[in-house]
Amino acid sequence: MTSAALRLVTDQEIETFWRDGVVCLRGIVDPSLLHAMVAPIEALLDTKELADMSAMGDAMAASGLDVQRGDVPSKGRGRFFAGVDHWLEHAEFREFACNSPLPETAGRIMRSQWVRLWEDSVLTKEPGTIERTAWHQDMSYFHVEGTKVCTMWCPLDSVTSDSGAVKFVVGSHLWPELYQPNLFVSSMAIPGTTGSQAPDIDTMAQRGDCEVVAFDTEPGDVTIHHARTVHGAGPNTTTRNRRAISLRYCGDDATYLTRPGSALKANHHHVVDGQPLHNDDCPLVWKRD
Ligand SMILES: O=C(O)CCC(=O)C(=O)O
Repeated sequence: MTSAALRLVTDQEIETFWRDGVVCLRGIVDPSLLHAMVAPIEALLDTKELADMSAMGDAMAASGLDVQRGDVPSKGRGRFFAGVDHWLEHAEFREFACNSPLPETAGRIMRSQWVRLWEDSVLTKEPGTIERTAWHQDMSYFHVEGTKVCTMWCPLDSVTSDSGAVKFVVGSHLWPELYQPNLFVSSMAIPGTTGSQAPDIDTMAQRGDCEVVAFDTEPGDVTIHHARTVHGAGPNTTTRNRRAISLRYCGDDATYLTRPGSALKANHHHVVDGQPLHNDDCPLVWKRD
């Protein structure tokens, strides 16, 4: 796999990340790196290793629960699939998360001395997917605390707002609150978790009480957001696929913190609150020279 990014991150990009909680790194990796992940993602879909979030949304809606979705398109409905920790079982995903230029890029953006992998996620919205991704902060799902924790969202397709580009609330990584994690296709909080209910970002944005940004991206562009940045995504109303891999990385001040209500990962055997992340759970994927 390519070992170097196409370019170094700039000081301005680093400053934007820390000021806004998100920055879009244009043309940071070779698009061939992303094109090479299309077949492994299609294989996950074939082997049914990804959760059908649309089916989950349907089941929730049938029970009368609030599900965030748009109108069913006349050309047929697509499905939202999501999965996590593919790096553990599949060499292509391990290479992508651990041995690509992405860990170094994350480390430089986070101003970290080293980077550990927390998890990878696959998030695909087929053409005509009606489910939105509810507003959330990634940190609420992680048994981790620290200022240097981030997600890199790496699109495999041309992505626009109408195909489900991720939307970010500018500066929300500095908000004091960590909100309860939700069920992703619904703003309903996961039972048993702690924190307050995330605010209604759409209403806040309409009133001008917060600023929301989204980026049209091509394969090779990567958005990187802080784990406390509030973000979500719309439906895919286009005829294009919207496939992405998210990589969640931790930097040098990250320590374990168990958060009530969310299960620990089965591969994490060394979770001790307040202690640094253990190499067996969260492999070291980059170190500054
Ligand atoms: O791809 C999406 O719809 C949501 C992505 C997201 O929330 C994430 O990667 O943290």
